[in-house]
Amino acid sequence: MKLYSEDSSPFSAPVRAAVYAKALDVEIEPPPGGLLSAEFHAINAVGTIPCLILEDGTPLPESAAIMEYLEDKFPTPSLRPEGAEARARGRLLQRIGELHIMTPLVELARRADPAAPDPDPGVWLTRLVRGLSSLQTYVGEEPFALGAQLTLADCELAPALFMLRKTAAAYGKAALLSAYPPVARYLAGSSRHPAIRRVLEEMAPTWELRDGA
Ligand SMILES: N[C@@H](CCC(=O)N[C@@H](CS)C(=O)NCC(=O)O)C(=O)O
Repeated sequence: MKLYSEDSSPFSAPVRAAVYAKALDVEIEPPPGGLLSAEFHAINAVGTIPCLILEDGTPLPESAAIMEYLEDKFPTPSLRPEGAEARARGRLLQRIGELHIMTPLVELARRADPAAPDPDPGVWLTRLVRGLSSLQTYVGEEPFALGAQLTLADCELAPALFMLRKTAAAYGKAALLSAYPPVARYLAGSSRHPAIRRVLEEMAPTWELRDGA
């Protein structure tokens, strides 16, 4: 299998974290011809990364769909918790990470471009603050979102929270993460997992970030 991805891509990072945690034999390459190229769009009509190319050549875009597929196809080691309630909580935290933290951060990063500043980023800042506020009610003292084991929720949340410092700083809110101590503690703990650490190290040059910076 092949995964089209870029180190800079926030939505690709959770999939790579899952691939690394499961030690899967997946070739990871940038999209052929570039992300916006006709060549890549001929392969993946959705046009986004990440995109997994299955063994039969079928393209599978959308990070959440890819991660669910990898869990179904390669169930060991599992990145899903046991039990319906824990799984529901895990999916919820993945959704909070994707829709209420990662998506606002990507939109805010785009709108912070000095060449095309957005005069009213308020809707995305509000969504981000709600995402962080809700997340802090779910994470506890344990290193991972659902306890002692890494799950898909961590693959989603840790890269998003890692991006937070840079993007928040562009809006004069460099200390935003420290306003949510449980979330800051969670990021520090989950980042110690080798698969998460590897992805954060891949993201760091693009997002000009280092752990603890
Ligand atoms: N919901 C998608 C979002 C993917 C996405 O927007 N990826 C960005 C790169 S991080 C992209 O491909 N942008 C190019 C485009 O939107 O044309 C997912 O989770 O995979």
